[in-house]
Amino acid sequence: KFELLDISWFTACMAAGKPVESEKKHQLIVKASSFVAGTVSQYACQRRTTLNNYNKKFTDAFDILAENYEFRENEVSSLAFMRATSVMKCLPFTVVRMKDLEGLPCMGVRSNLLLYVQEIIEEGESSRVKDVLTDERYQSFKLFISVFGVGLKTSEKWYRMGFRTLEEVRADKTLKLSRMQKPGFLHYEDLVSCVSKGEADAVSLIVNNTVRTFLPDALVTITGGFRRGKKIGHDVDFLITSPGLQEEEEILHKVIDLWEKQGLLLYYDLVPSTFEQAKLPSRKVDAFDHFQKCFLILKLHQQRVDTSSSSTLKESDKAEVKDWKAIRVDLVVSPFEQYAYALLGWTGSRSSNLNNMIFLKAKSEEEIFAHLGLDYIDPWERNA
Ligand code: DCT
Ligand code: MG
Repeated sequence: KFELLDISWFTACMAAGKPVESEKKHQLIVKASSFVAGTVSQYACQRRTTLNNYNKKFTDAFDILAENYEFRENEVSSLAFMRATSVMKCLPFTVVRMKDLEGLPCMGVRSNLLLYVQEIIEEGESSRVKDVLTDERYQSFKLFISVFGVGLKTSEKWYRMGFRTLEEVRADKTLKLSRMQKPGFLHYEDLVSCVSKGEADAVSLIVNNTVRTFLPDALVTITGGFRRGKKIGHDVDFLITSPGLQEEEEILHKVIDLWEKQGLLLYYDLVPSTFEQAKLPSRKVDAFDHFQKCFLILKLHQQRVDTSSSSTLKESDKAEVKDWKAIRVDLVVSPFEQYAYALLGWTGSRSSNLNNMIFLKAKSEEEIFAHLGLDYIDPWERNA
């Protein structure tokens, strides 16, 4: 109780801009952090995680270690580091001493995780992370998976074949690239450069206009990272539904056909719904992944921003200037009754997501949390 009083007094002082004596302030910060640590849920879906990360130094290191374990197929360790990252991202303070971690979930007493934290606190960086960053296998895998359509299996294969750069992969004409990997290489530069909020808005306009041509009362919502307040993303995710949605399968076909005719389609993969009516009424379906969806690469024409430089170009060069960017877009269609579930699932983040959902009637995300007896967490607090 004392602690709670102290902390609220301290917070009030801070809010009012009142000076707090430095020794007192230090003590209170220690108390505040241990108080906060004790309240952190072990469930990511119940932690309020904004994009304001006070522990980037630690989480960046953990992300690299987690990824390295993933590349080496050590899923247990990879998951442990991903969980630790997720927990540290929700802390409203920077960890400066080991004591700050006391009472936090997922900070693995058994594992070597705490040693890394200690080293980062003391040295400012982790020697293990530095080693990983210069590791040949890590570097090659990191590079290979940055190509759209390339996962761990292909990376492993290319690595074993002795490839270390994308140029080497490109140069080998005996390699058979998949239907995804071909556009992956063709539009590599565009796809690795992140999608900005401005570009996402431009895509949003196109998606909205096209979908409404066929479904005037459609609800088109941007989901994924952009709905959580991110300013950049690797793609733009959309959820489409409509109260009168009858022929659910139709809408994506129509949209794709039109974009194809307009020359906007660089790649698409239509995945039918895997929601089996036979499973009703238990309705226990594997998370959110059963809706009909389409993964695509869209040609986004851009307004030329810098007109002064383009006007100095010779006429012959002007034709060379590429005035579009390839953008990864995901479209998901859900039945109207399941819109709230689809929205929750496709907003993410992956770590924040609830698993093994049973579909009860819910009109909104708030209702889903309430059904589950959980506190409601806003989209911008789901960046676990
Ligand atoms: N999702 C999920 N499980 C999957 C696929 C997707 O939970 N197998 C959810 C989580 C986020 C959302 O769908 C969109 O996926 P991404 O675009 O991969 O994630 P993001 O958070 O939007 O990240 P980015 O900003 O990089 O696009
Ligand atoms: Mg996304």
